Amino acid sequence: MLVDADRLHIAIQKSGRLSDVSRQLLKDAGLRLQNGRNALTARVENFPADIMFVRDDDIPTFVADGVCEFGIVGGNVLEEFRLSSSEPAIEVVAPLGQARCSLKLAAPEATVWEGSSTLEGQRIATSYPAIVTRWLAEQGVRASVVKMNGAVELAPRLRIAPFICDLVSTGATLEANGLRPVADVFDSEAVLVRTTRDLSEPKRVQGEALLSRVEGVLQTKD
Ligand code: PRT
Ligand code: ZN
Repeated sequence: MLVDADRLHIAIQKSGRLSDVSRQLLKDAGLRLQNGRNALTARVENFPADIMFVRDDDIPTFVADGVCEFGIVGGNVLEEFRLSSSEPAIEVVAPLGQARCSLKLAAPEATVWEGSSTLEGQRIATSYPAIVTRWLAEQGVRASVVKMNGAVELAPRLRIAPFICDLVSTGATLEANGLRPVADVFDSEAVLVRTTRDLSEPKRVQGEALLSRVEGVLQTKD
């Protein structure tokens, strides 16, 4: 399918923890998608928009570049992008109250924790180096941040780092790996984002219409 320049483009996660949340929100907003689950794009039958199914990590880039005017992404991924980008042309238009989780510092059960100064001179493994680096600066602590793209909870056992900072919802994964949370670094939820780049007049109007539909959905859920 060719991408149509006159239609809005909305980036959502193809598969993962945000994909059902995102599809449900679009559905509740009255948008009917064509195409099945395996397509990379879907046309909305009854609204001038196309949906792009992508990796969640790519969503802030697409929206900031203006490739997609809207997107749905975790606040954690958005914040990491903002902190790592020189001109993040992206803004949150609606927090969605879904997919809530926290980036938490954690350490093996036996670790003695005496507040953030315990981290001085230590190593911390994380997939969110920019958020962790900012938090360390706020705490006035010097520590090295080691970027891992996955399986962060294995870092202490593999002796990559004695501390980790990873997303937690129930805490079961930390517990299963003999780790315990010691500090909250960042609280996250899914957010609807919009490009701050200038839009053509038809797209601006369509964007306002999309936003008021989403706001209507969110009000009924308050
Ligand atoms: O393939 P793609 O790159 O698109 O997806 P992904 O694998 O990078 O992301 P995905 O689908 O795992 O998560 C997408 C977003 O969901 C995250 O960026 C968060 O905003 C949000 N979210 C909410 C979570 C969790 N809850 C969560 N629990 N993301 C990850 N987790 C992990 C957690 O780190 C642990 O490993 O899920 C596991 C279970 O957590 P516990 O605490 O319940 O055991
Ligand atoms: Zn991802």
